Amino acid sequence: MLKSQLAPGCSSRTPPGGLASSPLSVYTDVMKLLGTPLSPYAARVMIAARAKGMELAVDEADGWPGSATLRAVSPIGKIPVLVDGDIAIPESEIILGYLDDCVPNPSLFPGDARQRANTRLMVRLMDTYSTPSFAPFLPSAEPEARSEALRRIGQALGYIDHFRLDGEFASGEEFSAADCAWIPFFHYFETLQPAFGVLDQVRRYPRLDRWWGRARATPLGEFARGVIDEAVAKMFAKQRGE
Ligand SMILES: N[C@@H](CCC(=O)N[C@@H](CS)C(=O)NCC(=O)O)C(=O)O
Repeated sequence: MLKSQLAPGCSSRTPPGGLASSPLSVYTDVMKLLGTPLSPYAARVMIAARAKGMELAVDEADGWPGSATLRAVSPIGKIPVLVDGDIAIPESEIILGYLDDCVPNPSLFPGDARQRANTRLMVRLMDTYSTPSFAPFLPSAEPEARSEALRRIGQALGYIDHFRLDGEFASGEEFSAADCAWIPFFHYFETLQPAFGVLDQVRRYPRLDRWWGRARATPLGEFARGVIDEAVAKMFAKQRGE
C-alpha cells in the first residue's frame, strides 16, 4: 500500500501486498510501535497491523514501561504507543481504531452496528475486568496477588461469555479487533496453565474454549504465539544474565 492509498491524516506507508512482499528499505517512513510483544496490549497491535498487511517497526528497547524515552512521548508511561510521523497515540484500543481508519480493509470492526458494538464490548470487557497485567504470575509475586488476578480473569470471561455474539471468531462470524485483543491474553492463559491453572478458567466456558482452539492455530495465532514466546524466552535469559 502506498502513501497515496492511505486515508487522509495517516502519514506512514506500508509495502504493497504487506510485510513479505517488498524490500523494506524502499519504505523508510513506516509507523513505529513502542513496546514489546511481552505486553498483550502491544501484541494486539502487532496482530492487527499484520492482519492488514501493514508494516510496523517495533521498537522494543525504547518501549519499556517507565523509560525516559517513552515518557517523553507519552507521560502515561505505558506501552504500547504508536508513533506515526509527528503524532504519538497511546492506548491499544485507540491505536487499533487508528490503524483501521488509515487502512480500512480488511476492517477490524466489520459488520453492522450491532456486530461492531459487540466487537468493541469484547475488547473492553477483557481490558476492564481481567487482570491489568500478568505481573502477578511472575515468580516474585505475592500469592494473594495471583489469586486476585485469577479471580478477575474468571470474572471477565464470565462477562464475555454472557455478551459474546457466538461464531467462528471472537465476536461473530468475522475476524475483528476482538480476535487481535484476545489472542495474546489467551496465549498467556495457556502458557500459565501448567503452573497456575489459568486455562481452567477458560474451560468453564466451552464456547470460548473452542474459539481459542481455533484461533491459536490460525496464521495470526501462530504469529502471535511465536513473537510472544520469543520475547518471554529473551526476558528470562536476560534475568539469568545471559
Ligand atoms: N490501557 C492500556 C494498557 C497498557 C498497559 O497496561 N501496558 C502495561 C504493559 S502490559 C504497561 O505499560 N505497564 C506499565 C505501567 O503500568 O507502568 C492499553 O490498552 O494500551
